[in-house]
Amino acid sequence: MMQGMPTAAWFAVGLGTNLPFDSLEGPALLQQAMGSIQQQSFSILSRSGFWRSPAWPDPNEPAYTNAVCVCLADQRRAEETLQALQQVEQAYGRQRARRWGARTLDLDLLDFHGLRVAHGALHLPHPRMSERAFVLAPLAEAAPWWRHPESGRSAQDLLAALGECAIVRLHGC
Ligand code: PH2
Ligand code: MG
Ligand code: MG
Repeated sequence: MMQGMPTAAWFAVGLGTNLPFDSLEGPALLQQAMGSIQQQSFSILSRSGFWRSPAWPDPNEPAYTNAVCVCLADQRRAEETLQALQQVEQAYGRQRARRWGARTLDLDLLDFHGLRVAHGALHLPHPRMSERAFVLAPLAEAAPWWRHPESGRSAQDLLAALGECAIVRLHGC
């Protein structure tokens, strides 16, 4: 697994699920979703393990499984890359009913090679990532070299600043 920063252009994707789709759920669903990202002709350079946490902001919703993967960017711009990820979400029956509502598959473009942009659906780096342990814990694992494009802080450092968080790494899957 890659530990150093990639030498070519890269982007980081946060994956999340808290609803089954087509008899898949949790880690198996996210594993398959990474295969679907590769089928969009993206190479995965590194990936985290799977992490489980209560749904935020409503812990009565089903718990989430999250992961992060770092991919090699190609000639596609950030907008096109986001659209390709949204196509994968669609293929997993993603419905956009409520903000923060339960979902079969969420693919968030967290960071596109340090780009800073807010335009239409594209907000980079992902505006809430620094407050979310379910993003930071897998990101720290997949990309220990990563630094927040605005604050310069590592995922591990941002995670420590959140204090105690109800998130666990799943083993054996
Ligand atoms: N995603 C959300 C809303 N709440 N909670 C957890 N634990 N993990 C998520 O990925 C998550 C969430 C909207 O994208
Ligand atoms: Mg999300
Ligand atoms: Mg999303």
